[in-house]
Amino acid sequence: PRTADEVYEEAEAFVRQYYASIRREDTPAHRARLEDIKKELKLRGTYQLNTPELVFGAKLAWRNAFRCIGRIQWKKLQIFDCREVTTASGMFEALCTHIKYGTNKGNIRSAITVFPQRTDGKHDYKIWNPQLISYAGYRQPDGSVLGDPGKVEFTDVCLKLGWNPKKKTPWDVLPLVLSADGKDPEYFEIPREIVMEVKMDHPKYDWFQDLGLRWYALPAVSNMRMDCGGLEFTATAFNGWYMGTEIGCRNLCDVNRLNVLEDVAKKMGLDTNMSVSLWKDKALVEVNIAVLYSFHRDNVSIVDHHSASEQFMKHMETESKVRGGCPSDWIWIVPPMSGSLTQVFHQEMVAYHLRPSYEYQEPAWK
Ligand code: HEM
Ligand code: NRG
Repeated sequence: PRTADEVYEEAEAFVRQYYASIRREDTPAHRARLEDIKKELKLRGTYQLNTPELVFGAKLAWRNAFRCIGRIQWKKLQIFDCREVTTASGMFEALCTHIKYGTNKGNIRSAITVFPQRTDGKHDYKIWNPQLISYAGYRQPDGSVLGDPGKVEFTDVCLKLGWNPKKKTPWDVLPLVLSADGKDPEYFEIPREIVMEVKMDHPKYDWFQDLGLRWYALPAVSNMRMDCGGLEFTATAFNGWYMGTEIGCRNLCDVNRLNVLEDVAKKMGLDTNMSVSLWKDKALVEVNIAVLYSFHRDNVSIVDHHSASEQFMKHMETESKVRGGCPSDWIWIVPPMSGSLTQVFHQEMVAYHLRPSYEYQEPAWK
């Protein structure tokens, strides 16, 4: 945990940004707020943000997320202030509300839920899942994986806690594993009816749906720490909507994920023996077409990588005008396919760290 002095220094910088945003910098109100914080820190060793500050901080942390290509949206974020929650079941209820709000029957809305901040580091609130919604990956006796190989480690955690899926399928939604106030974690099954999924088919290839591929509608990152005003929010979950390549390239085609490329290429009748036929590239495009087509068919929000890139270029331009720059991590911003066809590929970027921010943290089970 941080010392009161360290917290105050960060608080000062944050409160300055907040008052600047409401055009009240260096006013009596601004100075009074700093005095309040100083007193509260002296008295209790920590302090509370008020709700407008928290709302501002969560949006600004997104604006500062240098790996996010979706930041043109940063002002449009619903904040669920759940700092009053004290139990794991209270967290579960709040996260179900979040999932329903964010999903909105496919018309996805960006949102974040924030649980109580760290105090002495021994009473942390944690969401153990890397994402609110994800598919289990079961290690099989023969060494293969049923489901998502990217989730084997977390699935093991769930199983060890006693989670017991009735019959194992490749598309089992993992339970929420939550701990409140430094206590032992509890797991909660997410009601199936609030988990929206999209079944993949292809506009031209009838055989595509026989692959039985699907993905969930809501990408909701739940393992990052929000660092705001010197305070550490160890349990937060935020969502926007998917960019097609996250599913079409990485989740379905990475070799250490579902790895469907070879199956698709064979069905397409491509010669998978020679790389110069570019069979991987051809199959990858078709998988990505299927993802975008299927989401559109079901009216679920998704953005293709060309539009996302175009929107991000516009965002960068605005940011350099109004803010003097836009921290960006080229390696993450450039989409995993057709990189040089998108404008962001040709754009120079500068990666630097601003606070408030979303940060990685140690997995709760380590
Ligand atoms: C990363 C798109 C909303 C914060 C990313 C990535 C994409 C993306 C494609 C890279 C992910 C990866 O490669 O695994 C979008 C889109 C959004 C959106 C299309 C639609 C609104 C949000 C929201 C927040 C956010 C609402 C937070 C309030 C972040 C952060 C990362 C990220 C912190 C980096 C994650 C990491 O380092 O693992 N985003 N995003 N994004 N996004 Fe967004
Ligand atoms: N690549 C991950 C999701 C990471 C975050 N992506 C977003 N975030 N679009 C995956 O599940 O494929 N968001 O908040 O919208």
